[in-house]
Amino acid sequence: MNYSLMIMKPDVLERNVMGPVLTMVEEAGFKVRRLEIVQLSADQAREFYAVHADKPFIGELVEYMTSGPCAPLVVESENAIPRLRELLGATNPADATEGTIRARFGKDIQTNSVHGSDSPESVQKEIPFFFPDFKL
Ligand code: FUP
Repeated sequence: MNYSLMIMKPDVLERNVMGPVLTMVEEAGFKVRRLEIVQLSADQAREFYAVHADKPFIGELVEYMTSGPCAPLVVESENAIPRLRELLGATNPADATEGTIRARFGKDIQTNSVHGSDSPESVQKEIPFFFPDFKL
């Protein structure tokens, strides 16, 4: 799978750091194939994070993801899924390796600035979720 779905979460747009985040993505060798700025509804955020529906943090996660616009993008490279996860860093920015996006921009485990698909199955759901006409 040479594509993955990334999201620049609302804190990135709120702090005007889309540019530096995108620079890190481009400098890591990814091609940006689609990019959109969208305001998610609570229903959309719940659908996107359906696997976490029963988690105690789902309410706060939906609140954060709908707190302002976010920017989903399709990125392309060889081995895009693991390579993007490596660039993003650990889910909790406190555990993220130096030089990763979450280490540089993430605030805490919830406000962690970026999302990246975790498997080919996720990519096949997440790209059409935001870009229904994208040919995988
Ligand atoms: P990731 O795949 O790195 O995005 O991480 P997860 O799928 O485990 O979690 C999805 C999102 O849930 C995270 F980006 C942030 C949020 N989350 C919390 O808010 N609290 C937690 O304890 C764990 C995850």
